Amino acid sequence: MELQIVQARLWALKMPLLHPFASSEGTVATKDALLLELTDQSGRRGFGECSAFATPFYTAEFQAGAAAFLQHLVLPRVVGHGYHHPDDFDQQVANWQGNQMAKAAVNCALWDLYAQRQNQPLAKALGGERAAAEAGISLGIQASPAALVEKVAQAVAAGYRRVKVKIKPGHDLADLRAVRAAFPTLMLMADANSAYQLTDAAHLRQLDELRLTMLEQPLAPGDLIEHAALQAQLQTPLCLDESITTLADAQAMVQLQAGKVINLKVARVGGLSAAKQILAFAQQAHLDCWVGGMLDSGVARAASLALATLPGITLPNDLSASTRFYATDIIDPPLTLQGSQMLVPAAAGLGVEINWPYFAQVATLLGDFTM
Ligand code: OSB
Ligand code: MG
Repeated sequence: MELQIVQARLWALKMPLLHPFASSEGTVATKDALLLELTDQSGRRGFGECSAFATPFYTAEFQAGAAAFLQHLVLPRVVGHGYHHPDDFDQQVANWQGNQMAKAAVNCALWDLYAQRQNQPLAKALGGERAAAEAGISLGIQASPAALVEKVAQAVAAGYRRVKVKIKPGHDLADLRAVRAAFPTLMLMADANSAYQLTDAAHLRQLDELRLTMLEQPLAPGDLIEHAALQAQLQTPLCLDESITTLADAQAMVQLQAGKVINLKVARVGGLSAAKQILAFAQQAHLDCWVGGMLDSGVARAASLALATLPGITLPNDLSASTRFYATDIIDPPLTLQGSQMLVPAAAGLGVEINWPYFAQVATLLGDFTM
């Protein structure tokens, strides 16, 4: 039977990070997000997170804009609507451009409900085959190479076997060389969040000596042609993050040879349905693929973890324990590291419970839609 949405509740979340997180695009000290709860006709509740930050520093979406899009346009059409499959929602809003992170919240909440109704973990419902996903940690820009090496040492001691380091001009070669000297065999990569230009190619070529697993998003999101020109000059594989918001972007990336790896984020591509499609394409095009993060709360983290169990995920993910960023998570129990892996929850749907007492401290109700 199709699932019918009878209620939608939307909250704004403000979660304090344990430490400010610095990238070339700016520093985040508090994670702003939206949490969406959809209730079906049987009273089951599904959850989806909208990862848009308070300001549009990462992509064009931002929290208040996403909230307006959901409240004014999307949720009034979702409540009272029936869905045979979460993909149906993507069809329903296909004529509305962009707004991937807002759309992702609805698509993910529908997947949570869909899997619960089949009494399956979300990972299984998506077609996942692994019981665990390879973890990885993303480290923000630090004050000095020595401070960065110390952070990497802590991460390695905690179990992480793949470490990503944020870089920008002035915080790149010396930092990465120090890490490589201290950890000669570590799976190490760098993420520039668009901080460079094609004219920096000779500078970036010096990274080749460091045997990085990849260099993520060196150039601007729209610069696929420039990424192709840069890739032709580098041995280090390029990974695209901000550049890939649709399947068409991934197709253009392959056509232009703009890189060899995709950082697949549920939020950035508009949800799990779109992520599955891009992953299937990437697999067939022989691109490496791994699941990225948005300083996520446990709700988005659990959805990303489910995605990371799919065939086609070929490299460790930006999937870290709840305690990587937060003293307390909005889910209970929090997600933890088992060795170098994250175990997939066994319960149906997302498989995690909301920690409502803590949730009440960090959430503000924005809207409550009923039939
Ligand atoms: O570029 O992948 C990114 C966090 C916020 C915005 C963009 C990015 C990131 C990260 C953190 O690298 C990944 C994570 O949540 O573990
Ligand atoms: Mg990135």
